[in-house]
Amino acid sequence: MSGRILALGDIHGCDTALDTLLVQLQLAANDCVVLLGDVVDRGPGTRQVIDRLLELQQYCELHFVRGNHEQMLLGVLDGTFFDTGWLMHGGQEVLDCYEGSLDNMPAEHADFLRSAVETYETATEVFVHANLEPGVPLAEQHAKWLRWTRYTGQELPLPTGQRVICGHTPQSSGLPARSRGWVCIDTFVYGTGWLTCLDVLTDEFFQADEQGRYRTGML
Ligand SMILES: [Mn+2]
Repeated sequence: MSGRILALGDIHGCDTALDTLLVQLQLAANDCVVLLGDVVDRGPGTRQVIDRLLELQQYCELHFVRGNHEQMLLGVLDGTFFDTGWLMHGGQEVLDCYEGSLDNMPAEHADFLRSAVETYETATEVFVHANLEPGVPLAEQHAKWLRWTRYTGQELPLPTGQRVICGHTPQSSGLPARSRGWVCIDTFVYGTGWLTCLDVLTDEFFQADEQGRYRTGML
């Protein structure tokens, strides 16, 4: 029997919210978890978040879509992105949890960040960090659209009929945003909001925050 397909919005180093959610979700080996990216930066616990995701990879199917924050952090690791730009976007908190230097980041953490993919799709859904350029096939989408372009709610449905599940654009309401053919589940956990996990087969969502609170809802 196949399990759930669970999309997880931008975690941004919020390990308490992630752990609260995982306790409630009771993941099984046949569940498939799709990370929408931006697991790092801003929150206090990037290191703990990556440790937890590495564990998760051991007992269920995990797909990790790359966010702009993974792109920036990898750029800093590889020397192709300005440290100052990254530090202004929540990088300082990452340094703090690796004793002040990325030199202390375990190799398996860097390897995990490098393992992220551009997009993931099923017959019925496309999972992407930020947005898609209209009319461009999935395999030809550019980083600027995939990882940086904000969701406005005015996007057109895909011609394939697949629903797009995205993150990146924080919803200050704390609730997922829906428009025709699109759902955005970045619900601002690093600010005053929630971390959202959406069961795409039932449209039920599960949320936790950094105070350890938990709630559920339907799209
Ligand atoms: Mn983002």
